[in-house]
Amino acid sequence: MDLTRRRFLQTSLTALAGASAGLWPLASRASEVVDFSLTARESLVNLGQGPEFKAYSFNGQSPGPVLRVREGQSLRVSLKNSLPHPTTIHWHGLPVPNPMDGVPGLTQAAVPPGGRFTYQFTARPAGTYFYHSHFGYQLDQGLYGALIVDPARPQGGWDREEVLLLSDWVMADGAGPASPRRRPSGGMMGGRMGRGGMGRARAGQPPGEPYYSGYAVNGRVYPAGEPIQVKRGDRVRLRLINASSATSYDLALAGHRLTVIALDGQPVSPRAFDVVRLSMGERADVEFVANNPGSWLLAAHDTGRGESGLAVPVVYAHGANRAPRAPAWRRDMRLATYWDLAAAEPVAHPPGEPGRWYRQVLSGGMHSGWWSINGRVHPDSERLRVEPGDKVRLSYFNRSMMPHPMHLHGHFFRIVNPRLEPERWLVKDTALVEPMRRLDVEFVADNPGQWFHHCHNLYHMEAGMANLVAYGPAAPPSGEKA
Ligand SMILES: [Cu+2]
Repeated sequence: MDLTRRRFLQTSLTALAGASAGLWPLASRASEVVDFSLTARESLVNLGQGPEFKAYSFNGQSPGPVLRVREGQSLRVSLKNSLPHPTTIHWHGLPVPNPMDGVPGLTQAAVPPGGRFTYQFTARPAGTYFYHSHFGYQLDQGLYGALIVDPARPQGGWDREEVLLLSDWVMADGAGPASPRRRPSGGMMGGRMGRGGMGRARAGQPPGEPYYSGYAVNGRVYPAGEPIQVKRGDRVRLRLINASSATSYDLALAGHRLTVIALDGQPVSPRAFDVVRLSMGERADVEFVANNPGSWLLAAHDTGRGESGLAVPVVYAHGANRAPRAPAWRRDMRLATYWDLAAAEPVAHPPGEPGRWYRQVLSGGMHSGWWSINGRVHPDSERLRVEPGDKVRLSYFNRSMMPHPMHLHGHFFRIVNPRLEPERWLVKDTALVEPMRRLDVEFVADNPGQWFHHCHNLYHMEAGMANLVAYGPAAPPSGEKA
């Protein structure tokens, strides 16, 4: 195919994709193809603390390289699998065509050891995303990286920008599948409450999450790692990405407030808070003005205790040479919740009652290591049937004592918020459902295929907390899970 025809086709496809989503401006020019190569392989990981250990990397580094493109460009990634196991890549948050979504056994066959696969899709809409393996426990072994889509028209205003990927590690050995540093399964009973002195996982139970001992920012555990250098008066943007497998963070920057400007990559009306909560799979773009010279820590509560907590210094040029100051965690600190934030611009929302309404009861963890939706454990799980154009509501009822960040592939949903007009509901792809709470989301079925829908706690997902959103007539599924 000659270049002209190929450009023409890509332009048409781009326009179609924009039209069906109906939410974002159409690209006005031919999409350029931007090429990347990623090789998944075993590598030594050095967190800057503890011993080096063998884990997985993209191109020899964990996190993998930052992939950065402009909205409307076509991203083409050639994946080479040099691991001793199959793998895939999922483009978390981007509504890509179904065959590009990277869920093994559902949207593609897993790429075997020595194999290759090329992913290609139009990068839209602009925002902060990440990519990660969707095979087994590989996300927790280091296979993730940032994916940034810049607006087609450059957006100025920041003197500095930092991409910060947050991840949970076991500093001694990474806690791969064979590691003894894993919690026995059994959730609350066998796991979290049973720290120390517990035996091995019961036969036939899924593995519990590891006992994490280190929380890394861009692959380094504080005090290792690069501080964020600022000058007085700088306007600083942080793209926070929680790529952790099983850890949520409450983040604060000592001496400053954080203004939330986007959640899951989608702009919100800017609003300042003391604390930003970020669960697995969630992203938050925040900004602050450097107006309080000194040496400070951006740190997470709880994990922020001790040397191995999640922290990164923010250091002013010509500032004091003292150790960075940690946030003073006070009870009256203002936490950013979904209910305090609104979409920056009105987003068209189909009027009327949802055409389909699915109740999703999240439970498990008390007496077994399994986690379920409506009592069913994946792959023996429900198909939530939808048809193109449907407005679909998911009502989550969390009947467990653990938070569940629920993630829908291939779509954005809105967080149902009775305090706001539907046009201003938050646009997200991952919704944190707090313990014993209800949360509703709505989405428009605008991206046909069979889509994975699951808790983004990797250990809950692998222990069954997943099902499918399936377009069209129900087809008997075969081997969804590798
Ligand atoms: Cu969960």
